[in-house]
Amino acid sequence: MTSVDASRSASPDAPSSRNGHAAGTMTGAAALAEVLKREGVENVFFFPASPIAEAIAQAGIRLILTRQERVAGNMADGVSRSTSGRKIGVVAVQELAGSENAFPGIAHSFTDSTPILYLPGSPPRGKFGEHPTFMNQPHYDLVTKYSASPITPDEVPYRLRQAFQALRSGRPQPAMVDMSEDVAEGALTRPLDYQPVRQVRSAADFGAVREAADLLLRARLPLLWAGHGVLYAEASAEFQELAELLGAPMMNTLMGKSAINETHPLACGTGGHAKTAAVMHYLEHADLVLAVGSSISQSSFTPSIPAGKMLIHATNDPRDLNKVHQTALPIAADAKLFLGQLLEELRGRVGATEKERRGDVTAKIASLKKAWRAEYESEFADDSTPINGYRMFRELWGVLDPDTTILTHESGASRDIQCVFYESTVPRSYIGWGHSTQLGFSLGMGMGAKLANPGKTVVNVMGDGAIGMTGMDLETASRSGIPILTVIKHDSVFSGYPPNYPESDARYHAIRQDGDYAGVAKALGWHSERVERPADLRAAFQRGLRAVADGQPALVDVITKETKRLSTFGAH
Ligand SMILES: Cc1ncc(C[n+]2csc(CCOP(=O)(O)OP(=O)(O)O)c2C)c(N)n1
Ligand SMILES: [Mg+2]
Repeated sequence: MTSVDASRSASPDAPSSRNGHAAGTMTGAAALAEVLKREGVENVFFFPASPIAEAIAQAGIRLILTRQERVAGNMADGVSRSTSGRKIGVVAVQELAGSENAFPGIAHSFTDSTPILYLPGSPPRGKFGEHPTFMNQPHYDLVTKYSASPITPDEVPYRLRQAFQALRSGRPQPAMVDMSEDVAEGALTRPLDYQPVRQVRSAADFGAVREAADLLLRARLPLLWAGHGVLYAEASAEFQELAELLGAPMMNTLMGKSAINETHPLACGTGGHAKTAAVMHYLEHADLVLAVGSSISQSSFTPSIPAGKMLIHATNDPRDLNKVHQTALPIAADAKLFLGQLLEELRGRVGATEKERRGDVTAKIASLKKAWRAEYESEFADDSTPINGYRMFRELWGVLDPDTTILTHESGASRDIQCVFYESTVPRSYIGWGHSTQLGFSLGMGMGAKLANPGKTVVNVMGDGAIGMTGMDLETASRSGIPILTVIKHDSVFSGYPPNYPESDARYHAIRQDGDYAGVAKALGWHSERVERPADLRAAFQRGLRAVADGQPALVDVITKETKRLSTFGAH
């Protein structure tokens, strides 16, 4: 069963002036630019040379130059991810060096399942396969769900149609269409005929939905697990309704953070590398887990489901079914359509048991939350210097409006503190990322999110290791007028690493680094401040937010002590 959501497609009207090109006069690059326009693309993140850049600029699509290809990919990711694929982020780079250097960005979008369009240049056909020429397809086939190397200009729109269909169907992941100069500059022999591609969603097998309802009603204590797919499907309301109907606890994964309202009385919060006490409790005590829109991968950023639980797993990619855990009921479906079917099946069948359970679960979650937060209160209230990272977060969160902010973390302690202690409210108000978690990702991703959501306040928190990876792209934000607030948790160490690297540390300081990040930011056109005392944090964050509201990106460099304690319940 398949349905089409036309609202997810770019507007099919308003073709640009190039629509009138006669056959034989439109180049491959111009056709590509026209297709991007019809697909609603507003920005192309880019590093030259590129055989398609001029045509894109001529079509009036904004080219945003980054300082390295990886960040161009990360910005494209931010556009797609923050809009759940309603806008598609696009990245264009040159062949060979550019395509080699873009790999980490595309790979990260692949492992995190973000639908971006990658448009690298291609070596001329005469060099195809000549050792050691870097060929796009064999390398990028591994990190895209679709890839093509058009041979003729006529192939360009047809390959792009396939790419956009892949981007708007099933599991969201990158697609690639590369282009050599001869294809970019050659002329189409036919007039361009291109309609924007619609999103495709599939609902679940009716028998499986009925079985899922029966199992849920028979379960003693079901736990509802929301993955990233609940966000992509925009199914948060349905997910919450299901929890309320069943009186069941609900949680989200790291990438699914903000799929549930974490302030809801049935919300346990997030389970990633760090976990809340309520997530730990219900993972242990539930007899059934219903996971929706999740890959349930084996990763240090996904909690493992203890043995002996019955698992119902609904996801739009059957490759994830029965991947790690024995699955009683595997279901391949879009999260929103499946949840709608399940609610229909369950309404009218629930009664006193579910109502009573709702009271018990609500009370238990409240008491677990209270005790667990109390355990960390000494960290959050710490007045000492260097500043405790937890204290830094308390002051930062205190100046943010959760409903109008897009907050995100970095690989490292900023992820593991925020993902559990910050309670996100509306979908995409927090972007939890990281199947593999590349340090430095949040800067470009945050910039892309800001471009796609200009009315939101975008805040990314980076460790000092993270800013070292992508810091020169601070200049991209100031040059391009992308005002985000970046907070540096500056402890001059990879926190948590020293116990595992005693010789590396003692002999070579190989897990420590330092720098004047406020100074760097200032030199690159940002409002910037360095803060060393807890009492100065709040005002510095407020000044940063004011600069952002006035259109200037702002960085607050907070000198902290190493973070040694995380809510990981013993996981390393
Ligand atoms: C590209 C990349 N290389 C290596 C890692 C492994 N890694 C994860 S966290 C981390 C340390 C982060 O240190 P920092 O940015 O200072 O943050 P902190 O945890 O100290 O706040 C490292 C090296 C990674 N995530 N990404
Ligand atoms: Mg650090």
